[in-house]
Order: sequence, then structure tokens, then C-alpha cells
Amino acid sequence: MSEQAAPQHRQITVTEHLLLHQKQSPTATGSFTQLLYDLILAAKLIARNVTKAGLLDVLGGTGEINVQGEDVQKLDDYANRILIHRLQRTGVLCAMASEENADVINIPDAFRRGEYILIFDPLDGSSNIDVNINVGTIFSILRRISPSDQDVALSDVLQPGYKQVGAGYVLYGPSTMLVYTTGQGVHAFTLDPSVGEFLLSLSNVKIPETGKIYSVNEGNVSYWDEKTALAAASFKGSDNPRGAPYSHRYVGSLVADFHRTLLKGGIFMYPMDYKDPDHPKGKLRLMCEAAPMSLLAEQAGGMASDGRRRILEIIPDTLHARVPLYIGSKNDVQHVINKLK
Ligand code: AHM
Ligand code: MG
Repeated sequence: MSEQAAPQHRQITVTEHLLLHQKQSPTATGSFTQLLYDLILAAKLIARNVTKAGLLDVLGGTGEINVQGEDVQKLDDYANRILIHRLQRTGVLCAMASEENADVINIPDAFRRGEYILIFDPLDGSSNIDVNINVGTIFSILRRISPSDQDVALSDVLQPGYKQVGAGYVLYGPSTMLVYTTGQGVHAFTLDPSVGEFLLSLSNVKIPETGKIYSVNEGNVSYWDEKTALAAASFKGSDNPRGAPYSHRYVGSLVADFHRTLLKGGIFMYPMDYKDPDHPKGKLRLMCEAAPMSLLAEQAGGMASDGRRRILEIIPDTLHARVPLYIGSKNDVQHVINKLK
């Protein structure tokens, strides 16, 4: 079970939480804490605009198509700009990569550079924003491997997920929540808009070993192979870890679907599909979606796989590589892996 937050008068802020963990690491310099601090500020600015969607002229598309071939929403673009603007001046990053940008984003010469690389999806699920459904920002933090006096190489960015030194997301929902890990468990904070601070809500979040909910876009069933279709169908009957039908929930925003899976258990899947019959592939991006969620899942005692391999061990071949994703409760994910064999 996750540990509940302290009563109101003893609540701790995310900054206090970060400093506490920093103190516990004798080699910590404070730069990682600075990075998260600036990331949180960017998230608050994004939250401010997301909650005003419908009031400000922020809904709809910009008319542009992004590197993924998708319509760029005005809020996607805003979130991306805010993150790049705020984070390039932290002094602790040597590069960034965004779902919205084709290439690695270098830190301009005007700013100090550091050891960390930030990869993010600025506004995941943004096709849902026009209908007032939860969206989120997902982030992944790596440490560069090449010497710091050299230019950052693509190989610094294309590291497998187990190398992440931090990962998390901000969920813009009925309340704004920050969930993060630095490899010492998963902790969840809620933004109190009256004081502008994220306050600790849950520490050491643990995913139940078996859940009661499966989450997948079943409208795609005719694009799946037979084993995938049978694996998804097994959650409707009794041939599954629960031995009884699961409930089905699918928001269509990874951050929202993952957040529910993290807290309540079960499985979220985005299988490989044959929409392009010659090039079967998953939809979700390895570096800015699957890898950070997988670090969180494993830190919470869950599991994440592409159906064959542990997501965290996959070495990305390109910045925008896509993978199938099966993530959530250990027993539910293992069940699907067995079905796919
Ligand atoms: P996005 O990054 O362009 O918003 O796309 C990713 C989203 C995820 O949030 C979600 O899990 C998935 O796409 C939903 O896809 P679909 O509409 O095909 O079910
Ligand atoms: Mg996304």
C-alpha cells in the first residue's frame, strides 16, 4: 500500500522533499534538484493555461504538422515553448529532446551547460484537450556519457531507459498532480492552487500485484495479430490472473490511463498494430513516453514490456522510436507476455 500524506499542518512541499533526498546523497551537488525545480515551475505555467482552455484563445490547432505527422495543437506548442525557454537557462542541462522537435535541442551558448539531458512530451494526449479531458507532461532525465568538454552526441541521448536518473509526469486533471521518481520510490504531489505549491499526497506508491482494470484502444482490434487480440480478450473472461472479468477503462491520454493504473493496478496496453500492413509498429514513443512510465512502474513494483523485452532495456535507435507497451501490475503484464509467446 502507498503511504498517505501527513495531516495538513505537517504537509511537505515538493521542494522540501527534493532537498531531503538531496541531503541523503553525499555526492549530490544540487543541480538535479535545480532541474526538477525549474521543471516544476514550467509545469505550473502550463497548468495555468490548460485550466483556462476554453476561456483563452488556446484551443485548436496551429495549422502546423509536427515531426510525428500529427496536427500541432496551440497548447502543445505553448507547453513546448515554455519548457524549452525555462529549462535551457537552468545551467544544468547540456541538451533536451521533445516529442515536438525533430532533432536534439542544444543549449544556446548564452547559457551555462551541465551534465543532464531532459527528454519530454510537453502535452501528452493533447488531442483530448478540446473536450476538456486530462492531459499531461511526461519527462525523462539522463546524464550525459561523453566528456563534458565535448559537444553532446546523439549517443548521449539514445540511452536505454534503465539509465534514467529521474522520470515522471504532471497530470493536468481535476487537480494538477506531479508524480516522480529518482530511483528511490515513486512519490505523488498535488498542486494547491491557493499557495502555488505541490504538496506531498502519496509517498512510495506501490502498484497492486494484480488489478481489476484493463485499458486499451479495442477499436484497433482488426489491426492486431491474433495473439494480441486473444490476450486483450482474456480480460473479459476468467482466463486471467484475477480469474474473473476485468473492468475496461480507456481515456486515450497516456498520463491519465497510466496514473489510474499506477494507483489502482491492472494493465495499460498499446500493442503493435498493422495499420500500415508493411510496417507493423506501436504508437507510443520509447524515449518520451514508454521509458519514463516504465521507470515509474518498476519503481512502484510493477512491470513494463513491449511484449518480449523489458522496456527499460531497449536501446533506442532513433530519437522518436516507437514501441508497443504493456505496463502495470506485475501479474497482469506477465499474463499478456505469456499469451503473446
Ligand atoms: P500524443 O503524444 O500525440 O498525444 O499521442 C499519444 C497518445 C497517448 O496519450 C495515448 O495513450 C494514445 O496516444 C492514444 O492513442 P489512440 O487515440 O490511438 O488510442
Ligand atoms: Mg505523447
